[in-house]
Amino acid sequence: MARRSAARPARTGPVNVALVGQQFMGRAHSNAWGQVNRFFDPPRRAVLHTLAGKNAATLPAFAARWGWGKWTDRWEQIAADPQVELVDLGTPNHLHREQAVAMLRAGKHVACEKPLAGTLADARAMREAAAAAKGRHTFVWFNYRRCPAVALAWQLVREGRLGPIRHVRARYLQSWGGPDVPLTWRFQKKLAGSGAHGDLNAHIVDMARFLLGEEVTEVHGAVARTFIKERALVGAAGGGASLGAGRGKGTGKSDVDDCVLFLASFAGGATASFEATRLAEGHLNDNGIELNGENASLRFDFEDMNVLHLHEAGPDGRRTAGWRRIMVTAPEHPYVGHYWPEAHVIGYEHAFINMAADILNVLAGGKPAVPLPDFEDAYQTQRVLEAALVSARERRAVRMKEVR
Ligand code: SOE
Repeated sequence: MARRSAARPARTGPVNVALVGQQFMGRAHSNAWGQVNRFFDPPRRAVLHTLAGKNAATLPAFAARWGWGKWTDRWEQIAADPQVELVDLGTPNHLHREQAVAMLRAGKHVACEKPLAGTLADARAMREAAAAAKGRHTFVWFNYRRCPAVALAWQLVREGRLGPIRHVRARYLQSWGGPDVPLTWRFQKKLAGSGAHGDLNAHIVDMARFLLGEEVTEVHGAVARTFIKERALVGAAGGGASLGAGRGKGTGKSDVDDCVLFLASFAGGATASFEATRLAEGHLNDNGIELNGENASLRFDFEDMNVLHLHEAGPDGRRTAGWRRIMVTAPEHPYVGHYWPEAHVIGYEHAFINMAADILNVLAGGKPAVPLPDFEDAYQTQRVLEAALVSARERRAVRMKEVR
């Protein structure tokens, strides 16, 4: 696609947003763009301009429900629409590259769902397209950075409260991926790239890099397993869980990992463990991280997302040291003041609204409350994921220098 002559991006007035995708992330992102103007007072308001999706039968109702001005079942039309400034991609991983590159070449800012891509090659192409698109911003929806408790953890680490960080213990455990779940796109390598690894380890690798502000230097060892190798094909065409699914009777090959575990080191010397699985019975959406510094420790568990645990010495040192359970619901805490009176907790969707607010700030020339991941940043996460896959496959340590 030819590069459009790059008009100077506007920094004032409303931002016309186009969204591609109308499934889980389509709903989360639509809600975020719709709510951000109400809860925040963004310097540039979001306009829900165009919705694009594959399934023309469901697009009109989806657009009406979430407030999109118009809809199309051809995402390419968005690239050609000069009124659209920001394109938001809530599509499965194998589509990210083609769509993001096309939009960047057409002069749009792009916000892409995580992981950046299903493969490192796709991620690299996206990173290169972003670097070539001068004046255009890219964003990746690593939404958990914007849970107030995680943003507070980021602030505390920046303030040096933890001292030198020695250990990172990160896990993202789910249990929905048992043998009864059919062969959706998430279980097909050609569509998803990987399984729990790209879906869940992507989040916690991003979270650890974000909190530490450092890069991984080496993956020491990894194990990847596919326990369930065949899954039922899904009957009818359509979206939802059956999006991209192998169709017909019988079963098809589930060729992604069900779990990946690995050990790593960070540049500052911290050791790290990462575990992602969809088969941890009893763990529903258990996205958790603990940091142990020389002076203090922090712990976050998404299932109790309004809380941050901090372990510090007491006023008389170790004698009264202990864990404190901080309700991250005070107006002093990041993002919280935009919602409800103190201690009235928020939920999953608010991290997306917070991210929409930060994106609008950046498009107005301002700064986000905490750093926003762009394609370059998400590419570094993708390199770590790749190193873990190489490590598991070749049963060896992998230095990050090897992974380009
Ligand atoms: C499904 O595993 C999923 O929805 C992920 O795709 C999300 O990124 C994660 O936030 C919750 O679980």
